[in-house]
Amino acid sequence: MAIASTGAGVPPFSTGREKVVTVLVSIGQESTAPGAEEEMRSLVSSAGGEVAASLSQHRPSPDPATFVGSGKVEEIRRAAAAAGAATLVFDHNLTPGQVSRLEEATGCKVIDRTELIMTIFADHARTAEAKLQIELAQLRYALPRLSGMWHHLSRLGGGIGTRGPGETQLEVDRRRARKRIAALEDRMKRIEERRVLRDERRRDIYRVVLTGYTNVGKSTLMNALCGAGVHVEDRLFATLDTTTRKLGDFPGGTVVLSDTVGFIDRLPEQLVASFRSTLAVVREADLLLLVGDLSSPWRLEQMESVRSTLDGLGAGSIPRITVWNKADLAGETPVEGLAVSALGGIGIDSLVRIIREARDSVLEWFDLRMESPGGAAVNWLFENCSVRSRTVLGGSTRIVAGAYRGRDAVRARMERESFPWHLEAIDGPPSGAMAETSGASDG
Ligand SMILES: Nc1nc2c(ncn2[C@@H]2O[C@H](COP(=O)(O)OP(=O)(O)O)[C@@H](O)[C@H]2O)c(=O)[nH]1
Ligand SMILES: [Mg+2]
Repeated sequence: MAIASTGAGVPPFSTGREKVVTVLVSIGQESTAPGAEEEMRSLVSSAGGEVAASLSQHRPSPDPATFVGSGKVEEIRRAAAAAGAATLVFDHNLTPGQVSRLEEATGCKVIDRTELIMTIFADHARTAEAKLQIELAQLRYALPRLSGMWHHLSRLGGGIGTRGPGETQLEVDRRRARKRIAALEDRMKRIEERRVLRDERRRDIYRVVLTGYTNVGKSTLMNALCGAGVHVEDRLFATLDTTTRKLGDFPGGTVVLSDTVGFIDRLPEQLVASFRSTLAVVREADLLLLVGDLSSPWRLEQMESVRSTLDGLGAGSIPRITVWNKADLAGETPVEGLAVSALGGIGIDSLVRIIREARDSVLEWFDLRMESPGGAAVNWLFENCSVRSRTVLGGSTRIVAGAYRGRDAVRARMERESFPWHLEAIDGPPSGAMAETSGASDG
């Protein structure tokens, strides 16, 4: 770990498949999360390592000095030695003091859950924005731990200063880290402002966002729905950046689908904070597709973890559809939600139909008659509503449409016109595609 002072990421597993020993501890009433060991294995592998041995323990409370008890520390040391592993990965977060004492006692490098996940994120960051976000998260995590990090680094002889940093050096570094954090926050703020400006131009867009646990097949589903060419990999956190594409041809109005970073149980809070702008797309969605992996024995726990992350993001009240992917691998059908296979192309048409129905259900439909060709008002309606038909007869115009932002927004816009008009609320969209009629018949 060399994130302490500069954020220059040196992955914990530097060469090839480094052997590691994982340690899973359940505390007090909590039992080890189902699938936790399996998940640790995937996390380690996504970070470029390989689990040589896995140990677990239950404790009434963490040991303040070494997290696990002294007997367990000795057992871990022996297991690491026997397996030829020089790195320990804990499935919990540790204090800097615990890290240095564990390293002292075992002679191994010690990495906690947050560091592990951040390493994978850092490794997968491709765009400038993702790189900024991960560096910010790493610095935020490292700052309160700098003294521990210094201990860590000087003892491991990793990269920084040979003479062993004293308190003065530590202060210099804290100051440098804070300055860098402030600069990064500033740049992120500007990126966010630009995004808001860009978004406000288009009000007539219905936004659908793919969310779900990492590796359930969100990106594959994006490709199946939009032919998007999004990166797909059997790895945790292959996707960090948001990709947005237009979804098929919906009559009137645009529907876009976004693919974004996946969630994991106990997602580090520093990452959530730093990825705020990436995750804004989730908060601003009109509809969330909650994608789960139907073939995973942990699908319900994963879905629950996704739900609580969404609540934490302030996205708890957005309408959602549960989609169970990888139906081709699963022997059963889900109790609720739609089963699909993004890879096998199963259920994709049904999913598109459901999205369309969800979109149509939020529109407020109206039948508007104007004693005028309409001009600017008609342009506004086409931009801000899902227009299903336009009938022009002599000097009058009739438009049947669904309003994205409510009928009141339409009325408010029409108040600005000097010609007579009449707006009538209707229950739903007329069937059939967009119709343009002009001439003698007024349907
Ligand atoms: N068998 C099967 N595998 C799938 C399906 N959808 C995705 N996958 C695989 O699951 C892995 C993760 O997919 P990806 O789209 O990157 O998941 P994401 O992390 O949720 O975006 C990849 O190896 C995909 O090929 C599916 O419907 N069936
Ligand atoms: Mg993905």
